[in-house]
Amino acid sequence: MKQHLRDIKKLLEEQEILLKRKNKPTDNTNGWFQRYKFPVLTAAHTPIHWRYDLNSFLMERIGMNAVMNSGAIKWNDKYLLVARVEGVDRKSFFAIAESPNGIDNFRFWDYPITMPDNDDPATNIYDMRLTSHEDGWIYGIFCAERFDKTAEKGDLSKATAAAGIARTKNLINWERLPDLKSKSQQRNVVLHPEFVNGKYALYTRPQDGFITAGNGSGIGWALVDDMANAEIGEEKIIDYRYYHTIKEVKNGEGPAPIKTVKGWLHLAHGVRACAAGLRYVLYLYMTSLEDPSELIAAPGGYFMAPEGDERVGDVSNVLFSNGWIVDDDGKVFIYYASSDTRMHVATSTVDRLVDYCLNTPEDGLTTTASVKTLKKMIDNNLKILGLID
Ligand code: BGC
Ligand code: BMA
Repeated sequence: MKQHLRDIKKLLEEQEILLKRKNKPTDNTNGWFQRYKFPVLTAAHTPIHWRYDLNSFLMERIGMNAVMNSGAIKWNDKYLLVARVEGVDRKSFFAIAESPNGIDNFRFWDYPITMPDNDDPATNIYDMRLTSHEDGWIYGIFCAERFDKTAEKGDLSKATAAAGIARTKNLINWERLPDLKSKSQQRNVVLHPEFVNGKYALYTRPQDGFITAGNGSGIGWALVDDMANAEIGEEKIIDYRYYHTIKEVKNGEGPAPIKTVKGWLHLAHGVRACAAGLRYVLYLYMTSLEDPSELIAAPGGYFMAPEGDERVGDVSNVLFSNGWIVDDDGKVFIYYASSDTRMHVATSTVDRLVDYCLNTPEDGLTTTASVKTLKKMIDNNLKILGLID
């Protein structure tokens, strides 16, 4: 018995070293953001008492596979992630991890979130976007995935994606509302933090099938009267997909946008197909303060793409973000997952991100346009260096 207790203590102590490890900024930065050396959350960060059967051989009884795509919120001065934790059984659930500084020392709360089912229980739920809405509730919108009952016999891969909606005042008790009603399947639905013309405003991502966006041409926008019975009527596209860009195949809103003096700042993901499969990168765009559905800045290309160890995981070549936190001093913490496996942080500031959006050239959609843009910058820089006049 004594040995058993010593073994438990050893397990806990070893994990403490991981949980208390200080994070360090990496050396390289492009001026857009600062990456950090260590992931902020991995499967190894999930509590020992979730995984180990402390009664028996002291073996893992319920394995955890990955911690990824996390919503984020500042709460009582702490940085909170509502993580997508995935067990070895491929089911995802939500669990909160909190940090005193946003870059390290993330620690899971003792229990995962108990998310109530609604009338049509989902098989899997994932990728929560959190919005502190001006109506006083914190909303969590996430993907609710179900088996598609119209599938042909034997086809167990056909599924449907809908936007699940829940709200809370304390992040502990969640009230589940009916799923968003929409003509098409929906993934990556995000609630705008303010009322627009007295209505709730949603960023949507209409899609033809479970995987393919098909005729759904990009990130959409829809106004709804009531979150307790949310139904999409008119839906317009605010950020289109284009041929031969980083978002040719799919795109989707990341976290709820940040309000800045120059407009709403958005983080999104773009997907393209290649021989190795789908490649997911992150990009930024801005919309107008007067009309948050009007695009005012679309810097070309990606803002962040998988690098180094980030490139490999359960679903390799993927960066995905559905959470960021902005501090009162304008510091921004971007939480992103790599390759559906682990969570990272990158920091920046509102001023830098807005400058990046407003002054980075748009994608001209052809090689000729890209070279023209490049030569303009070279001219300017050679003048600054006094090498040409
Ligand atoms: C997975 C998601 C993925 C989606 C589409 C789901 O079954 O859980 O991570 O985004 O399929 O590929
Ligand atoms: C998607 C997302 C994410 C995931 C990505 C890559 O469609 O909704 O859940 O990170 O695929 O697998």
